[in-house]
Amino acid sequence: MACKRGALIVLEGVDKAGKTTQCKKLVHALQQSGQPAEMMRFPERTTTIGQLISAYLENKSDLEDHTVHLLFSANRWELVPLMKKKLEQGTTLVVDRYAFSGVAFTSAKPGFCLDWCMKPDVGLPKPDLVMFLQLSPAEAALRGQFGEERYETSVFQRAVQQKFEHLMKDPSVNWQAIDASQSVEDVHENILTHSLNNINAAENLPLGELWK
Ligand code: Z5A
Repeated sequence: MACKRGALIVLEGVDKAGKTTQCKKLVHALQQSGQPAEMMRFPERTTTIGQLISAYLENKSDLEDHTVHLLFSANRWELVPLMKKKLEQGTTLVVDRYAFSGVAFTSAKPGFCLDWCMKPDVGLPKPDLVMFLQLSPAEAALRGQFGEERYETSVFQRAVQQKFEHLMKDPSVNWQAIDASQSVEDVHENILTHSLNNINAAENLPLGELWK
């Protein structure tokens, strides 16, 4: 009998919502329970495309806005063969940011519409679950100053948050809002419960295509 596929689980959220912290904890908890699981993140800065994106985010280079949007998308597409292979082998992938960040960040810039921003990511592997870590700007501010990277300003982050809220109205995606203001452990328990439910459900379902 073919092995059951792994689930594609994505964590999204505004700056400092705790995405990386929670991705790591989720992968650890799944592995401890005997469930094959690995973490991925976007942008994946180690590839040639990822290095261009990283230099842009660190303000070491400038790229035209459409160009960098397409590079973020290309950075996801170049990892698709690996993602599909791992999912088919039964490994659950826990992904730190995905196409939703791509759309929310670019469409928060002047002159961009959601529709154009979504197009390059149409057909990517569709997540079985997207958890959006909700945190108010005031609570995020308590977790420290913004860093030095591009996009790390409160005005831009508020615009991004509004774009995420719009994307979350799309019923074709399995969104789950998570209260990220709780303690790390409480947020983790919530995320683990939702993940386990979806891992079981995904086993018997074909992998979908995003926004198709
Ligand atoms: N971007 C884009 O434009 N287009 C795209 O297609 C994609 C991304 C994929 C790089 O992101 C930038 O790329 C990002 C979006 C854009 N720009 N911004 N802003 P990144 O993933 O490399 O880096 P980041 O997303 O900026 O990380 P982050 O948002 O700042 O952090 P986080 O992962 O959400 O949080 P964390 O690192 O787990 O935690 C932050 C701090 O809070 C840390 O000190 C923790 O210890 C603390 N923390 C975490 N959880 C808690 C709780 N529950 N209570 C108290 N303190 C906590």
